[in-house]
Amino acid sequence: MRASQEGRGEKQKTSEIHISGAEGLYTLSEMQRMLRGYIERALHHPKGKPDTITLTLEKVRQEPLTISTLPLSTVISDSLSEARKISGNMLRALGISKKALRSAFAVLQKGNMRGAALISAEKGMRLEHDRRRGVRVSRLGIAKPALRILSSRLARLGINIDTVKEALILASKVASSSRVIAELCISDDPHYTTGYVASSRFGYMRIPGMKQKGRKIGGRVFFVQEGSDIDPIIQYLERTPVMVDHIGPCKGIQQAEEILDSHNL
Ligand code: PML
Repeated sequence: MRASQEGRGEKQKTSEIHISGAEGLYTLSEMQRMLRGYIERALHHPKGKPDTITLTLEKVRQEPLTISTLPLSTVISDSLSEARKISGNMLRALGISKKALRSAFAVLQKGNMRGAALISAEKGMRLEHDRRRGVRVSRLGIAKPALRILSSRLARLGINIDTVKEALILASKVASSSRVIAELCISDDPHYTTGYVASSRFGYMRIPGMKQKGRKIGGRVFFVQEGSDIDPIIQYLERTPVMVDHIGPCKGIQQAEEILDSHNL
């Protein structure tokens, strides 16, 4: 599902404002209920009322690959600058250069992204073919038994909401791509200020306070190995069906150092 609004850009040119998007892999019997849910979501999004809602339904013929969710944790900070520093330190520990970090934050600061930006980990180059469209992670879902386990683990932490579940599923698919080193996300929902850094090495690290409340900035950046051929990466993220069938550990609040140390043993 994609929902957008027609905006007036510079010199009265029309520009599209991204309102919301969602993806899923469902059986035929689940489809009607899911579609109603997506339409409701598009119509009641904090970013505003859409002028266009596009629903695309595709039959998936390929057997989905199965993955586990990344281990989840939350790191608390005192301020926005501290939150961003924590995310930067984690990304630096993953080998992302300062230049690539600057490019990523510049992209997220601008906001209004339809899909994610692909940035090379060393030179910080924007790599996706169409910057306005970005890369849309698609064809991803979760098996019902796995969803029940995830919901109960997140409920114990007080974060059993669609936003967390969907972000964790998406980040787990992204991290399962061998060429993606890490993902940086700041929610583009003006009322949701939590973001995350995700990687196969350190898991899904949630960071509350990544932006000020009320701001429409945000989006997703995927850092890819320098010199990667991006077409197979985009093909995997957009076209390969991937289903979560196993749930990784869901921890409560941790210190960033604990997360770094536990993986550096
Ligand atoms: C989004 O708005 O879809 C991104 C949410 C990112 C953070 C989700 C979480 O709290 O773990």
